[in-house]
Amino acid sequence: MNTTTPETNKSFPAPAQVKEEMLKIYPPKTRKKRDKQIVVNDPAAPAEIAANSRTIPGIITQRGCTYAGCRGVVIGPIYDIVHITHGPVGCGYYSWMTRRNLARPAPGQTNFMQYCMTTDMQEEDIVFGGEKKLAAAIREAYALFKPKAISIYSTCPVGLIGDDVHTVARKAKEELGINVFAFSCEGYKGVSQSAGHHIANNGVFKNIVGLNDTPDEGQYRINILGEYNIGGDAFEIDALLQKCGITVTATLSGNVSYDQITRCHTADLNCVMCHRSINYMAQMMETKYGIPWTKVNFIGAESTAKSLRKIAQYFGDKALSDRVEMVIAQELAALKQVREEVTTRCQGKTAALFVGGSRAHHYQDLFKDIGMRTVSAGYEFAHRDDYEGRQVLPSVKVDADSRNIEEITVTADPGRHRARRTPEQIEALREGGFNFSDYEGMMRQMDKEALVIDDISHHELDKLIELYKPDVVCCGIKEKFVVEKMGLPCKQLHSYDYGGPYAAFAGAVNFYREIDRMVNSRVWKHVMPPWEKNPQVSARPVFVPREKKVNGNGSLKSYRRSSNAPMPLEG
Ligand code: CFM
Repeated sequence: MNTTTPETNKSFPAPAQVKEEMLKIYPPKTRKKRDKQIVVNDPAAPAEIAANSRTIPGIITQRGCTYAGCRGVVIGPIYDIVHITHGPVGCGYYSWMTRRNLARPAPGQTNFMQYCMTTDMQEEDIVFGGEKKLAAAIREAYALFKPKAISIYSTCPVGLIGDDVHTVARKAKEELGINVFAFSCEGYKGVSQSAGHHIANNGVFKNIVGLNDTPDEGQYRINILGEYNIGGDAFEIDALLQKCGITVTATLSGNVSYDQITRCHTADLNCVMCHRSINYMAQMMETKYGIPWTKVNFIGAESTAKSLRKIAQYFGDKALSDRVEMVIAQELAALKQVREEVTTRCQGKTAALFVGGSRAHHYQDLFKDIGMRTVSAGYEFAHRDDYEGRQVLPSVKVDADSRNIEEITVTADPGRHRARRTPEQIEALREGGFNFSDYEGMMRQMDKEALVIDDISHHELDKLIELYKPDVVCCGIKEKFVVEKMGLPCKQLHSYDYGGPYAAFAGAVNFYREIDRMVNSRVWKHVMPPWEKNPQVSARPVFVPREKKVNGNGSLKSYRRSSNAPMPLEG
């Protein structure tokens, strides 16, 4: 059975049928689990979707680890902290500048992001313990860089052997007189990087937020939470807010200094971009300091305008609202021509998005700006509230994997908790449609019958492409080249394929142009994937030992290539 949608005039298989095609090769137990993670959407009443559960071993997932979520995602972008990975060198090396979180420190400020520091644990350290090596690494880093703070991240073996990184950090703090703190963010700690976000939020809240009570001078002071300045997005958002006369005390964590975070509890509103990675921080800051939070989205021109209006509504000041309206009018006028032109070529085309924990939702708005439709989307590691909305939180079952992560008890700070709005103002804002402390999730904003897939597997993505043939697929580097070999353009939405920024109005124009080029290029029709010509893909090793010349110390002396020929793709 096929359904045709009037907007696209394109015929799609029924989503239930696509789901069945995806599931039918799985063994019964796997099928049962995946069945709950694939849902045909009804925006009026989103069905329950299983999320934040373990990936079945053997399935190719897009997910990352807890260490990546903590060190890489949430804290790594703080540019003047020295970040030390305690673990084998691979974990440190792999987290070194692989995420495009950019920084533009003010003159005189330091930027350590280009460095990769690790304790480089060896077998000996695993056997005898790595605490001494860690303490020495902290001293060495301090002697070299004299930073304001040093942050330590535990990798899997550190947790397995039981190094007490927190005591090492406490002693170093006393010895050096600077802020030193550690994270028990071992890769295995949770089912994905999402656990690392939570651990990072707890640590930043306990160790950095609230250390300096000096507020910024601006009249309208906000923080942006969950914006990591990938490809310069935070630069765009900052510039836009500045035009409106709004002061950003801190962006957690993008283009941000340690000092800014120490003062961020002095702001009057927290605007949450990526709900998944930072909702814990928003909640904790509200409880302790009385800062309300609201969900925003600066991805897409319409969404950006809506978010700006929301901030103005919160402050309830006519001068600010007028200025915001003026900026919106100017910015929309500036992008009108490009948007209309691109829309003529993109209208009715389709996209599928499988990214992280918030972009699969946010970027649907950018596609909507140019008349494109999202036929299927899903997160890698988000939770049910990111799909169905925060109202499901009381019914989310806390399993053993989530219980593994510390929940810190936060109470109102007697001296520093300050109500930012009177109860009457809050009531009036609510009546005016302002949503405090809420996220309605992805599903309510998606089309009816769109297919929502959590933690999509390689096989399911293959099937999806085969059956839906979307005009563009948005995902990550692990999938990118498979998608392109199948003859479809793939836009990487993690690192932006070295492009961007895509946030705010100027970023939206970049995205329109790029998607236009991708979906309207004819080159994809000429792609002949290797498995079409020859279904059997085989490979042979390129490097083999020539002769085992063994040194005195027992190591192999030399290798040579078996031949100079490149590795054959087809057998
Ligand atoms: Fe939030 Fe992110 Fe995302 Fe994320 Fe990420 Fe990222 Fe992402 Mo890659 S914090 S959940 S853990 S918006 S690194 S900047 S792109 S998976 S969708």
